[in-house]
Amino acid sequence: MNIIDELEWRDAINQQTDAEGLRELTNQKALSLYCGVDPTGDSMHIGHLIPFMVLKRFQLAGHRPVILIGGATGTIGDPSGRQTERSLQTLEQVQANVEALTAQLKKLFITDGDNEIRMVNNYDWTHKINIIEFLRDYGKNFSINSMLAKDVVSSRLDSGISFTEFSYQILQSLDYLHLYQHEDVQLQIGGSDQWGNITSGLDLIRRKEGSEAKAFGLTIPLMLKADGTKFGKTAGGSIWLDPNKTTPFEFYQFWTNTDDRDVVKYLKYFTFLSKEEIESLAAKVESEPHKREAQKTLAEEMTRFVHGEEMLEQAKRITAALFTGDIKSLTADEIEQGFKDMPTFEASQETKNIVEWLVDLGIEPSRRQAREDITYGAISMNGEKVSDLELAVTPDQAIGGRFIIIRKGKKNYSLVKLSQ
Ligand code: 545
Repeated sequence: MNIIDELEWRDAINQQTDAEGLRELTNQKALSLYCGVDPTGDSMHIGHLIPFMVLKRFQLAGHRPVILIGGATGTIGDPSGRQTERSLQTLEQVQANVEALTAQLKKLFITDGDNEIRMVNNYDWTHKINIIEFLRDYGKNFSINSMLAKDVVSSRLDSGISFTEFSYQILQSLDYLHLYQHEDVQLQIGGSDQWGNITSGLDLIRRKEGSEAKAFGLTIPLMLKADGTKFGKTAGGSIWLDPNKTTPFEFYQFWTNTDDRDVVKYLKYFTFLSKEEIESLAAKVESEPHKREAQKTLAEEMTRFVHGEEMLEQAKRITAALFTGDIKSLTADEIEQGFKDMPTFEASQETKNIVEWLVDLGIEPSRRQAREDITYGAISMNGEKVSDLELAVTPDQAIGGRFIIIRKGKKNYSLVKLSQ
């Protein structure tokens, strides 16, 4: 299947500058294409990932992706999709973010054996341009009238926009021209918020290289959820790719919780599964939705892609242990992930009687209640029922010397950390 046909089937195209022209070109040659990201933060979330997955699809179809890190544009900040002026980041902050994002993207897209993805930083060519050159060689090709007409700018005319943010589209246009001239790039892709910047770059290429220049733009729709809430956010915030911000277990859980009405859409949009595989999962959403096989497959594919096989196995082990209550099988690291959001208590290393211990920590309100719960078999410790009112709690019972998990009733988990 041609890559454009495939993207259409996956509902991954919002707008294109020349659909027929691009389809033809992708059939003729291995095309170079790019997508950029600005270092405005130190990690991407799953919303930012979308166009990079499309880049990867182009690569799998034999094309040649370039990832651009906006070391220059990141010092300015894209006004697209924002209603208020940004505050500038320090140059040190931008540099730290460049490093973090470069590492994140390399890990995802430059895997052993397919070193084909090129990475560039627009600081390398942008910082050399001086103000006179900027105004004479480039500024002359931009009409203020059409810059003002872009959504990004026109929507800010009431609330205000600085000259700095207003000029952002010129910088992104210079990138496309540079990559067209030096890296043979003929297509820029991005989320639908990038349409104005992408078409502005195409205008510049045509003015500099002639109206016949073969260059294209394609945007990808922003993901919407069936229930109307914003995609990629939970009560706890965004779903980050950085495992220190969103643990692989939380990441896995996020996809597992996908609504039946959204899951096929996500499988098409996010995974590299084939049309046949997705169609067979879609049939199962209809015939046996309670098994949630489509959700499980989605969660597995995404967790493996972002965090690797080992972290996926860990996420699955934590999920299974929480389901069956077999906590003992988990490592300290897995407990830390799986119980991150549960009530947490801190205990000393001192050996204590179980009843005292539960009351002192505040897990039980009174000794009487503690004794009653133990007698009725409602308390378990690291997955094993406690029946002995005289049990001594000692540090060597802690998993990895650090954690004791108490379960009260069926689902009430508490995490007790031993002070180290
Ligand atoms: C800069 C120079 C170029 C080409 C592109 C750029 C970046 C672009 C932009 N993109 C967004 C972005 O978000 C910050 C991420 C923080 C880690 O601002 N002007 O950098 C997002 N992008 C991915 C998608 C997007 C877009 O990285 O395109 O639409 C989100 O889905 O908002 O020469």
